[in-house]
Amino acid sequence: MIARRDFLRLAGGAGLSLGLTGCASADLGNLVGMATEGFNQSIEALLLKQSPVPEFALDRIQPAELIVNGFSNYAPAIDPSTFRLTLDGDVVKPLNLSMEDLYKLSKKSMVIRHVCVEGWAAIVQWAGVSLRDLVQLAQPANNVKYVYIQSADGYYESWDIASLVHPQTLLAYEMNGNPIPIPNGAPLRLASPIKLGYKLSKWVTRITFTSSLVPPVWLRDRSDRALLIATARYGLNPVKGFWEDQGYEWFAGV
Ligand SMILES: Nc1nc2c(c(=O)[nH]1)N[C@H]1C(S)=C(S)[C@@H](COP(=O)(O)O)O[C@H]1N2
Ligand SMILES: [Mo]
Repeated sequence: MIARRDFLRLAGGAGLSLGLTGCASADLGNLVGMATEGFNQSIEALLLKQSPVPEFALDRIQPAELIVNGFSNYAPAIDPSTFRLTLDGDVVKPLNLSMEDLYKLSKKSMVIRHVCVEGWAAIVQWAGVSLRDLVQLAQPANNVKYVYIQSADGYYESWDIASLVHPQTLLAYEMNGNPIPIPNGAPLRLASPIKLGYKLSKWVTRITFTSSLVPPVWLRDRSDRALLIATARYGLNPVKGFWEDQGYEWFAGV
């Protein structure tokens, strides 16, 4: 463990503070796993005790079984070269990451079953960055228990932090060996064997850390056009998640 001031110095040197650019972010991967005094102690304990769910062999994938499923048929076309993932809220180090930054982080691959409440399932291979690595970079404050997740189609979700830092909860950029197709959430979507399909947000743009399930400003203000359209169409007052606010269970464990 390194002292907080050293972390901040290192982080500054790696260009972490205000978004990463060019080769300055090459040191990013080296920072994963370094904790500071401000880091959430209960998250550190979680990281040690969680174990992975058994996976499937690669030849078991069922590409034809994965049904494209969305609350609307709008699939946002995000330009990966200008895309930025924001991690903000109650964190020591807010992050604004390009796809290039994310590709430089450790790449995790898994073969798991995706389960939709509508009565279908599919074994899928996903690869991308683990949320636990991103959480360790962003350094949530001690009181953080939840995150809110923004999607470019107006979908929104909230998760408990324990499920988020599970070793098989990924922000995936590959599906069944290829870049994720747009309808399946390109360039970044959540993938995890421990949550039902509706928790696994596609087209993720922002993850906001919080101590309580009070919607963050971006969800309350509804300045986002896609969010405005989605909530108006369904008469939603956003609190916990797009389907949860229509009666679906919040934790939604598999
Ligand atoms: N942004 C966004 N993410 C979403 C949804 C959605 O409508 N919008 N639908 C969810 C549901 S109900 C399921 S089952 C999966 C489907 O993922 P797929 O289209 O890749 O099969 O995406 C989830 N993530
Ligand atoms: Mo679903």
